[in-house]
Amino acid sequence: MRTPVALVTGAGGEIGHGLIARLSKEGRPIVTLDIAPLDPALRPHIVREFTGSITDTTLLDRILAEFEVDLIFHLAALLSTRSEFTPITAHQVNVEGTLTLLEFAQREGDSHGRRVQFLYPSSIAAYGLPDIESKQLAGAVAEDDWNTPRTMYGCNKLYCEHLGRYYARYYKQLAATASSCVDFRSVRFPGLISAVTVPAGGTSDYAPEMIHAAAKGEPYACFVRPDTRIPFMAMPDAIEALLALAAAPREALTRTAYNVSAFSADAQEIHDVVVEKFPGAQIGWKVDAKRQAIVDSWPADVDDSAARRDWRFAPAFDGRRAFDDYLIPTIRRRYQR
Ligand code: AKB
Repeated sequence: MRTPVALVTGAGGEIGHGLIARLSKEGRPIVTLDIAPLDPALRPHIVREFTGSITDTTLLDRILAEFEVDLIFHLAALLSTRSEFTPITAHQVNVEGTLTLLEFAQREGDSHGRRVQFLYPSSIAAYGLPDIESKQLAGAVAEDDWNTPRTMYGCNKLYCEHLGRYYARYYKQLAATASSCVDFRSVRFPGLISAVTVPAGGTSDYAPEMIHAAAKGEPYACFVRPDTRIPFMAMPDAIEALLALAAAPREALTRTAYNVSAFSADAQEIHDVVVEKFPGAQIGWKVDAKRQAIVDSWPADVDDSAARRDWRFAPAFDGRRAFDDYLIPTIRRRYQR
């Protein structure tokens, strides 16, 4: 008999680290898939670790043969900055990998007869504001506005939101018998800030990099202007958002992709909190114009009223509390300063 489990892809990444510890507390048996071996600290929380590519259908067949997967957290992705240097690889991982996982979910559902929940972290990178004036005028954008991303990563995330909606609602709609077994649910994450991991390959990374550098007592040159504003969220809220969306009754959901946010801040505001908390921190500015243009195309804030209405999304660490109650104390402890 196959064991019912949750599958987490990209398990070794920033979200994966927190999610696995949190999910195992719920007593959920977890199987992980990542391109790299898992952090040993996570192993006590899982029943099985697979190392390999999400595009490897033979590996996925092995998982299907041994496990009844009825919940998937598909976290594997190349982030925005890294994707700009290898756009084809980004497409292969971010799009072909996701398509392969959606098809895997459909086959799992076919095999055990239950819908497979597919939780997908999309991103504010799915948005594309043409210039600073439009960004300031737009304010908090709603999900269906400005869906004109300017990065490969953003295009990947937006397309995969549509792929998920297709698998959930229209899969093989012309076939005589086919029916969708995929319950696709997605959140568009803002910039995420974790206290236990440092980011790799993103363009919102300047915020966590600034805090971690100050906590380590290292100088940091911020690659965006001080007035650069986007929405952010502390990692525990991101993980709770994924779990809350997974727990929501399907009939309560009015869309398959939702904005979520905890606070909107400009780089100067983050700088000011960091130097207040770490007096003597050496934070400078060395703008990278090309990365700046990417962040300028992302909204200053998002309208997450649909998530609050449909599945009672409510971040614990909004505004200044994110720094005072979680980020600064946890990061300070991490570096013992
Ligand atoms: C990135 O910067 O690429 C990510 C994101 C905003 O999705 N952190």
